[in-house]
Amino acid sequence: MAFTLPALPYAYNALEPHIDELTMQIHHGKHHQAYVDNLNKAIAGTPNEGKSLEELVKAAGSISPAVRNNGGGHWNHSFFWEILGPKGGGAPSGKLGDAIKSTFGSFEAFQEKFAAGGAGRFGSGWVWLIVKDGKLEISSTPNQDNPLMDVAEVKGTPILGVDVWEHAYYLKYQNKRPDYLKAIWNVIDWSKVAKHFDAASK
Ligand code: MN3
Repeated sequence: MAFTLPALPYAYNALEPHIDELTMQIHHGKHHQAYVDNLNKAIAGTPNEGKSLEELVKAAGSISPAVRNNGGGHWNHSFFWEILGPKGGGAPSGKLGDAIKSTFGSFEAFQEKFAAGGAGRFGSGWVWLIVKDGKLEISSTPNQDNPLMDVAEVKGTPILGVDVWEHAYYLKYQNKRPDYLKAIWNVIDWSKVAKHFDAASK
């Protein structure tokens, strides 16, 4: 069965003014759609056809670059849309809030370190908050790689991820990636991140 583009769980303009409507339309409708289409093309008629997206992503080191890049692109964006939302913002509470405080000192210190991880990624990629060996850690990956991949420098289970490709912010923020990384906190849905944290901590 071919992969399909998941519907955005909110309207294209729902993240305004932090993430603008046109960026969301192009990002979801064109970029993510292209990853899905190119992934389907790359696996058609090969032994990878029929495998789950997770299976493909975890085997990134032994699959073709087209499957790695487009499979990663499909996984990463599906995850990203889901942890954003119009009711986002604020700070996490409960177990996740406590874990962030005990790992990074404070929520603000975490935000600073996360933003630095995103700003410091040269070229295109992602910045992540992951659970690794039961502990929180910030990491970043190039291109459409992610921490689930066998090739990742730092492997773990992503609970939060932010796209730092220019296509994620250029229309509104141009070259100012740090401004985008500041604005994104307003649309992070911590209830979703907490669910990922609970699942990853079991
Ligand atoms: Mn993107």
